[in-house]
Amino acid sequence: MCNDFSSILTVVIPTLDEEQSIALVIDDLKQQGFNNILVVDGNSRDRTREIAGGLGARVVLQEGKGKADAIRTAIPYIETPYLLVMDGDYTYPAKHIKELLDKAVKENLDEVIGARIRGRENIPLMNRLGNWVITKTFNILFGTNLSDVCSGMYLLRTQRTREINFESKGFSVEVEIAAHIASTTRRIGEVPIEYRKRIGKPKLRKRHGALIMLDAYKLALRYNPVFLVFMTASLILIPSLALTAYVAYDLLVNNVKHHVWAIIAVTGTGIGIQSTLMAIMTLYLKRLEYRLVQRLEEVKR
Ligand SMILES: Nc1nc2c(ncn2[C@@H]2O[C@H](COP(=O)(O)OP(=O)(O)OP(=O)(O)O)[C@@H](O)[C@H]2O)c(=O)[nH]1
Ligand SMILES: [Mg+2]
Repeated sequence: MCNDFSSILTVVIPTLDEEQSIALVIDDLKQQGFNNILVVDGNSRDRTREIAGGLGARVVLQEGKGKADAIRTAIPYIETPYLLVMDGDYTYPAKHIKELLDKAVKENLDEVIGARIRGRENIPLMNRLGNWVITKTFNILFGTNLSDVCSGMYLLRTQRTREINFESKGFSVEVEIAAHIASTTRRIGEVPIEYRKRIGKPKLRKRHGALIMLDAYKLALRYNPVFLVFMTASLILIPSLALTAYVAYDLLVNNVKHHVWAIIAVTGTGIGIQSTLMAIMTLYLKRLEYRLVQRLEEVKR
């Protein structure tokens, strides 16, 4: 007989037309002892709500639109110290939840992400690329070492989740939550999990090349705009170094002198190096700020 985690953890499942998979997801959860299930539905036109309710899940209709609003809708309903968000498409195995919970309790973490290490081939290629760019940008900005910040399975300390203001549109709700934790308490970790092939049709708009870059840009703009300015300015280093090489080559090999180009190349290289150093410095300063905020949070407790 499994433990019953109902008084510790609420499983929140945002759903939109998941009648093909929702029963499997709920059965999987119950088998692992997770009976406190809250389905936040985005006005499905199929039998999702009926099936979920019939299997004993609490079903509420979301306010607003989209997955982020669904998660925001869930928060006031939660009475347990932890909540776990997962998709209703049977991609995330319930057997990993205990590992996430264990880590959160043992290491006193506010968020534990289920990092999709096994079964990555089940993530559509474009999403895989997008997740990689966002995760790398995230790690650079916050000084973290996460491997899948876009995962749809994550455990949160309820009290912390209530502090987040889910205002910003743009990047995904997963990134929004992780950014809040990473910039305040920094009590964030991950557990490797397996990812299954989706049942039913995808609901979220797929991210494409330009949009991925835009998401990463918005993240940097919000959390470290000065870094973004210097990072952009440092790009001048690439043409400047190429120009320097050309001027040097023509001088050494052909004995041809390009005075004006030489001045431009040296100036550009100088600006590029300065900007790179400044960009690195802003990262260090920001990390220092985060560490101080983290200390203050600890003192406050
Ligand atoms: N309540 C609510 N749920 C949504 C909405 N859009 C998507 N969902 C649900 O949120 C979860 C994630 O959506 P998916 O379509 O699986 O998106 P994804 O996981 O990024 O992409 P896949 O790789 O296709 O699984 C699923 O359980 C959806 O049913 C919405 O507008 N409202
Ligand atoms: Mg999914």
